[in-house]
Amino acid sequence: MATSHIEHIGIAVKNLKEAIKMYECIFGLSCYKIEEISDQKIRTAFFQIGQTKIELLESTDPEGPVGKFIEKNGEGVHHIAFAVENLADALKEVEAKGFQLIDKHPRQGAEGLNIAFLHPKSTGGVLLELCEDPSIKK
Ligand code: CMX
Repeated sequence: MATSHIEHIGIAVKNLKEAIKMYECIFGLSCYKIEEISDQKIRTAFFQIGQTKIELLESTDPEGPVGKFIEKNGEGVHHIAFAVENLADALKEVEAKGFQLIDKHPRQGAEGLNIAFLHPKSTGGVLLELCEDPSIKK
């Protein structure tokens, strides 16, 4: 499976407003969007850096994936998303290679993109996301 770039890095934060201020202060970046994804129980903020985004993740429910992550680990890097051209094909390929999928089929994530996660238990403790990037379609 080919990946063209890191689509985004997800960072779990306790307070979205404070975290946005910090990234704006350090790098002079501007947050271009805040989006709530209710089925994931998160509120996200985005920064663009070249082809890659930073996605800040604030939990809206302590029982959600980010709430549970912060409770256990505190704030920090939560996942890394790799851009792929065809997500359905990529999922079939990684499953055939023996990696455990969290999402067997593409689903809609932030910014309307098709995404799927691989289970960190089968990928060395790192939560990996595959993200279909329409801009790399040939
Ligand atoms: N990175 C690495 N390991 C993680 C992890 C993460 N982000 N989140 C959970 N884990 C580990 C836990 O540490 C735990 O490990 P141990 O068994 O060694 O203690 C194990 O996974 C189970 O964790 P849990 O807290 O009991 O949580 P669940 O099993 O209920 O869920 C997971 C874990 C990864 C399946 C779930 O968090 C998930 O489905 N994640 C994908 C969706 C997601 O993260 N959504 C938020 C972002 C959405 C977006 O950006 O669009």
